[in-house]
Amino acid sequence: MRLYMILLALPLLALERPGVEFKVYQFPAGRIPRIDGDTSDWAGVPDSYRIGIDQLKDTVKGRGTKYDKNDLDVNVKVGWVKGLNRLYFLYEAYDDFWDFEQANRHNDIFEVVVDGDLSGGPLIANMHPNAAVLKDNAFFDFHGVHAQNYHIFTPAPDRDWVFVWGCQPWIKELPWSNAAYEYNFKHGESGKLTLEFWITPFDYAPFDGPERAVESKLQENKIIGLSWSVLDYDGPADGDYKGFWNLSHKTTMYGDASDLVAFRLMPLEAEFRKPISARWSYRILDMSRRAVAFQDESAGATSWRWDFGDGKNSTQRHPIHIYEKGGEFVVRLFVEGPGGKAQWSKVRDVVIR
Ligand SMILES: [Ca+2]
Ligand SMILES: [Ca+2]
Ligand SMILES: [Ca+2]
Ligand SMILES: [Ca+2]
Repeated sequence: MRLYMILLALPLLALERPGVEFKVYQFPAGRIPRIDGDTSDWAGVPDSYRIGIDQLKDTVKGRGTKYDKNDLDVNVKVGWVKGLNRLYFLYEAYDDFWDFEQANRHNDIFEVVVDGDLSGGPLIANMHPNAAVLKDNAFFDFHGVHAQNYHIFTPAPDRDWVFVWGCQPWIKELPWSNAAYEYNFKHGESGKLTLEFWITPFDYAPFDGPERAVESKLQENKIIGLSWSVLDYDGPADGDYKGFWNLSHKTTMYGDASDLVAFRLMPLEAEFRKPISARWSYRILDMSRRAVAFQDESAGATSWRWDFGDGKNSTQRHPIHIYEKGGEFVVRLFVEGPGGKAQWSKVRDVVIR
């Protein structure tokens, strides 16, 4: 038992900044952000979800946590929607010198790395412990496949919004991602930039397109590995970046998923939760026996009553029901709890032959 618990804890311990957990805001289905650079659909996201530059550390250029908001200031909020495997971002930044004149990696960059299932470990080829083996197919089977790195150009007026550091550039297009910017400055000027986007994290993102891909399944209270860094280029054209401000506090977060940080996919905030609600799903266990497993997914319930649509009932929370003959059944669940009563039915979803 003890060993089992230690193993369960390992993925989190394997992340950087142990004990730190950031939150991903759950948007209600009726308030999914529109990707247009207008921040108004983020106005209701509480400040406790905002991750500012005070959480970042320059681990390359030696400034540590000594940020200067006159040089760079960033605030990030991350959101998700139950039922969609997408991570929404609002990136708001002030920079004293927006550097985006060259069509290469010399550009102000918001770099996001995501590992949706905490697989951990190296994710880009040059971080592989034995990179010499990554020849031919092996390279394409590995590079960016189990966790993804997005070098997002801020801004990118005349080219793709992002360089995917991997071998699956298809993930930067719809229906896998989308982005919009809002800014009013020219190269070399100061000002504020807003970037609104979403990405789809993949447990498996092969080089040859989406057909064999496996999206990371996003579920309430799931922990994902996520981090970002801001590469602040402030000119000159041949210069290196001035700061590498990263949330993980470990430079290698860019290529090693074990150096990401824990983010929790949060439940809805209280303002969108009902004191009681009824929901359920079902699974056919054995069609030849007409055996169906019903799963309660209600909130705030302390008692349950199922009407299986064939004249039979149950007061179990997660009943298994055997239908005596086939049909298309209307199943209803009635629940009660301290917050009152609720019910939920599905009309002819349960089809038995
Ligand atoms: Ca918007
Ligand atoms: Ca700057
Ligand atoms: Ca993964
Ligand atoms: Ca800059």
